[in-house]
Amino acid sequence: MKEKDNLLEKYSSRVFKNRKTHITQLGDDANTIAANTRAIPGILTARGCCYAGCKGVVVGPIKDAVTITHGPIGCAFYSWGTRRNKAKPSYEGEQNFMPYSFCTDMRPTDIVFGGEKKLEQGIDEIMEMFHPKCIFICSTCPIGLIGDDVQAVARRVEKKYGITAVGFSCEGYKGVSQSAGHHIANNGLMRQIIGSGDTKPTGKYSVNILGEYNIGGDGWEQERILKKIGYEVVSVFTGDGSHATIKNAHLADLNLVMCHRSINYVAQMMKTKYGIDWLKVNFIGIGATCKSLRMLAEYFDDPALTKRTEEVIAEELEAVSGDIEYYKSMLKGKTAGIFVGGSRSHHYQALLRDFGVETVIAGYEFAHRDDYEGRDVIPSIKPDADSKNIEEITVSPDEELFRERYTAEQVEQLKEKGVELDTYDGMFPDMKKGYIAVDDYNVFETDELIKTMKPDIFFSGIKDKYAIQKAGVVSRQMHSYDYSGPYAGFNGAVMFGHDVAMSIYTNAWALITPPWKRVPFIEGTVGGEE
Ligand code: CFM
Ligand code: HCA
Repeated sequence: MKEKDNLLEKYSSRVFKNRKTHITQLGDDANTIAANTRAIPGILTARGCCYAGCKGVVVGPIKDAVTITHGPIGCAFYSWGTRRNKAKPSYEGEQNFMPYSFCTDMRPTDIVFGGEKKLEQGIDEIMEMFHPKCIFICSTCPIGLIGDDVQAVARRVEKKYGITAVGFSCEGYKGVSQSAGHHIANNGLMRQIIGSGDTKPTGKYSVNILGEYNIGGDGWEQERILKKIGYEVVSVFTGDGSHATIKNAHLADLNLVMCHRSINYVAQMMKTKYGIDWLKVNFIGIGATCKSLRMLAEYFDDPALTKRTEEVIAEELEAVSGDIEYYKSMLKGKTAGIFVGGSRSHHYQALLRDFGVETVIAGYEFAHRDDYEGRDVIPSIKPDADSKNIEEITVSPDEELFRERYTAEQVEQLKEKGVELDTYDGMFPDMKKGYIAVDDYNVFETDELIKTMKPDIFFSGIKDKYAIQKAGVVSRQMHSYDYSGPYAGFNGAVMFGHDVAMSIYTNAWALITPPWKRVPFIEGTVGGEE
C-alpha cells in the first residue's frame, strides 16, 4: 500500500529487505509482522538494553528490596527515578528504598581484577546501614565480560545474613532489547520470591495486578477502584510493590495482567504451578476500564459482586463524564501516532478513542509478535540465536498448592463470553484497515510517518520528543507522561484529556513553520546505496 511503500522506498536493498517485514499496513486478512529481532546497527532505533528491562523495569520498583547495580555508575544513575515508578510506604515503618540508588561503581581496576569482592563489600555496607530483607543484584555489560558470578555472591549473601538475595545476569547486551531483561527478571522472581510467603488473603475475592509499574501513580488509581468494589489486592508487580507481598502472590485468586510483554512469563508460570488464571485487563481508558471490571466480575460470577461493580462504574462515570465530554469536544476527529515499548501503544488507543481520536500509526520498540497478533501465533514463532540465549525455566504443578477454580472447559466457556482469560489477542484487532504498524521504529521512519500520515499528535519517548516538536507536531511522552499522570482509570482519563488538549491547543504551534513547508529537504538515500 502507498504509505508503507513511501516509508521503505529510500532504503538500500539490504535495509529494505529487513525493514519491510517490520512494517505492516493493516488489511482485511490476518495481519502479521516481524518482531523481537536484532535492530540494524546505526539505524537509530529507540530501543534500550536488557539491564534496563530487568533492573529499570521489573525488579527495580520493588520498594522494600535493595536493588544494587553491579557495574559502572552511569548505568545506576540513568535507571534511577527517570521512569517515574512511584512508591510510598503503605504502613508506618515499611521500608522504601526508591529514593536511593545503589551501585558498585566499577572502575577500570575492578574490571581487570574482578568485582565480586567489591560487590560483597557493598552488600555488607547495605546490610549494616539499611537491613533490607531482600537484595537484588543486577549485572551490567562488563560483568558478563569479566565473568563475575553474581549468583554465587547472592548465595553467599543469603547464607551470611539469612535474607533473600537474587542475582540477575541481565547484562545490557543480552537479547535484542529490554525484553530479554523482563524475561530474566520474571525467572528470578518465580524461582526465589513468588511462593516463599504463606500469608493468605483474607478478602472474599483477591487479585494480583501484574505488569503495572505505577508510573505517575497509575497503579494507585487502579487499586482505588478495585478496593472500592471490594477486591483485595494481594500484590502488584511491581509498581509500589514489595517483596513482603509478592512472596504471597501465589495465594491470590486471580492474576490481572496489565502489561503483557513484561510479565506474561510470570502469569503463565503461575498458571502452570499454582493453577491461577490470568485475565488480560486494560485500565487505560474509560471504556476499557469498565470492560475490564465487568470481565473481572464475570470471572467470579457472584451477583452481589456484579451489582457492586455496576454501582461503582455508575458512580465513577457520573463523576468524570462532564470533563470527558468537554475534552472530547476539543479532541474529536484528531489523529494520533503512538510508539512506546511493548504494551502502551495498544492500551492508549482505547483511551484516545474515548475522546474521539483515532490512532492511525502505532508500534512498539521491543514487543514480540504475540503483542501485535495475539498469543495464538506463539507456537509458530521460531526461536533464533538471540532468544535461545535467554533461559526458559520450566515449572510443574505444586503438589500442595495447585488449585484450579475452573476446568479447561469452563475457561473456554468464559472466553466465549468475552472474558479474556489466559490469553491476549494483541494490538492488531483494535486497529483499522489502512492504519500502519511499525516494529522497532527509528528516527528516519518517524520523520517519514509524520509527513505521510500527518498525525495531529505523536506519543513516544524522550529520545524523539523534541525532534518531533521541531517538525511542528505535538509530542507527548507516553513513558513518563511528561511528569504528569496518573492516566489510568476514571480520574486518570480526565488528567490525560486535560494534558492532550493543553498540548494541542497551545499557541506555540501557530508560531512554528514545519521544515517541509520551507523546502529544500536533504536529498539522497539511506544505507549508502544509490
Ligand atoms: Fe510494559 Fe511498561 Fe510498556 Fe515496558 Fe518500558 Fe514503561 Fe514502556 Mo517505557 S513495562 S512494555 S519496558 S508498559 S519503561 S512502564 S513506558 S517502554 S510501553
Ligand atoms: C527504558 C525506560 C523507558 C525510557 C523512556 C524513554 C521509560 O526503556 O529503559 O525513552 O522516553 O519508560 O522510562 O522506557
